[in-house]
Amino acid sequence: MKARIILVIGALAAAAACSQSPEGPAPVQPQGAAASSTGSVSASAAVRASPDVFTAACSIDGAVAAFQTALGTLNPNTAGENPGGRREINWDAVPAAFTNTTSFPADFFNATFAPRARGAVFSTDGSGFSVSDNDFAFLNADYAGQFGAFSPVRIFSAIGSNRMRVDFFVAGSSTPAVSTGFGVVFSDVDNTGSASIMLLGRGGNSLGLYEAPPCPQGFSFIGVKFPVGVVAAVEITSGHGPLGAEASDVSDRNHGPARDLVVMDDFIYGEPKRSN
Ligand SMILES: [Ca+2]
Ligand SMILES: [Ca+2]
Repeated sequence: MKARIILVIGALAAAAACSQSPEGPAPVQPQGAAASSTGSVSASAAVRASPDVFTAACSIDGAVAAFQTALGTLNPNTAGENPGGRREINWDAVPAAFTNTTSFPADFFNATFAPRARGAVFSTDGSGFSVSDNDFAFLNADYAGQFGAFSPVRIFSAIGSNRMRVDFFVAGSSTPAVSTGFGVVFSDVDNTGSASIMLLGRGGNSLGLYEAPPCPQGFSFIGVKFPVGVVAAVEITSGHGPLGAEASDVSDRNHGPARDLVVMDDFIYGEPKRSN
């Protein structure tokens, strides 16, 4: 019965996404996908064809809950590998010393100790990362009217770029790991296509690009789960440009030029397990 309910939610979400996008529901293969999957096409074809996609805009609670249920029980934030279940990062317990700065440590959530041992290491082509408890108003006062927290009160963004990557490790170690899937809550997706995740296999091959449907000044969710652990990393695109004192959001008509700026809240992912 529970599986049936999840499928109904998924179908409704897919229909909603379809109405937003003439290309139809995710995945949307990027132009570079074929080149990046060289040598792994046949091996990844089977799993790529069968992920469950959870997506919603504005009213996202149901899709988030269905994705959490699909991944399994929330594991403790301790080092080591669990047989199943999921991990989450909601940023909300990040200490004040690491809040409203532009130097949030990229390996903060792969420390060897609880509660920071969660097996996720970040990278970006920008200058760093930031966790904010004031909707990034510390960077630009206008952001307080654009962004919000799905899980109060802290949210997250790369700095100096709209692109970042998450690599999975056995929690609290340097042992590369794979996850069954990844989901993220975005805040203030104004335009279709401005927020997305590309899941990557162990060889760096694309497992598909999945867009989050828009909800201006609200929340958007995209989560993708494979039947087995095949996701070694995730590339996240959040908006059309980086945050900054001179960077205005597309919906802020009082300032210009403007681009669709997007930030992130909850990361939800399958337990990172040693890849064989
Ligand atoms: Ca949060
Ligand atoms: Ca925006």
